[in-house]
Amino acid sequence: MNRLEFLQKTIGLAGAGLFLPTIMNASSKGFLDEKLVEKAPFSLPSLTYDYKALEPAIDALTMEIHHTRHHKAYVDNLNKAVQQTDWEQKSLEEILGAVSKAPAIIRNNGGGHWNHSFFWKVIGPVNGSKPSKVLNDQIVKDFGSIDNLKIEFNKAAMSRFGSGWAWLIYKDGKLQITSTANQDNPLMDIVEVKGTPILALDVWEHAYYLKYQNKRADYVNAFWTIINWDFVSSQFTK
Ligand code: MN3
Repeated sequence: MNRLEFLQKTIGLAGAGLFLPTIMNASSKGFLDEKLVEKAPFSLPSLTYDYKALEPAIDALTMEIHHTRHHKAYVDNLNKAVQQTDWEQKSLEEILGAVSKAPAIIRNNGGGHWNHSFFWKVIGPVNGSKPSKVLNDQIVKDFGSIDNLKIEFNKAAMSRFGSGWAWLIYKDGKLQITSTANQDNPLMDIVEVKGTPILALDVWEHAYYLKYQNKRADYVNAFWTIINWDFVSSQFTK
C-alpha cells in the first residue's frame, strides 16, 4: 500500500467520494499556442515544477492527486467521449467554443482538461514575479488597485457554491471577475460571462481539502503567494 492508498483507507476520503473523478469544461488566445491545435487523443501535460514546490500554500500530496488522478481522469474521459464522433477532429478550443452542442460528458471533461492545464501554469513556485506594467495599469484602471482586485476575486472564489472556478477575464476592453460552476469556463459558448481567461483558481474541494478541510478562505488567500505573474501577464494582450 502506498502512502496515498494508506491515507485514503485511513481517513476514508475515497469512500466519501472526494477523489472521484468528476465529469465536466474552456480557451484563450494567448494560452499555449500548441494547445490551440491540440486534437484527440488529448494528453496530460507535465508540470514544470515538483509536486512539493508549492508548499506550504499547496501540499505535495494534494498536487500529486490533483494532477495524476483528477486531471488525468478528465483527459482519459474526454478521449473516450470524443472517440469516433465529429468532435474527435476538433481542437480543444473549438470544442469548448461549440460545447453547447456537445454531450455533458464532453463539456465536463473538456473543461476539466483545459482548466487544469491553465491552472498549473497560473500557479508555480515563488519566483518574485509581478504583474507586467501593462497588466498592472489595466488592474489599476478597472479595480483601483491590486488589493481591490484581490478582494473582488476572493469574493467570487468564496461565494461559488459547491464546485467550480473563480476567474479574472479580459472582455470588451475591461478586466472582469467571474466564476463558473463545475468545469465550465469563460471560453465556452454556454456560459453567461465569456472572455479571455487571465487568472483562474480551482475551488473544488479536491484542490484544497487534504490540507485546509473546510477552510476555503485560507486556501484562497494562500493562492496569492504562488501566482506566476509572468505567465498570467502573458495572457493579457489588448
Ligand atoms: Mn481540480
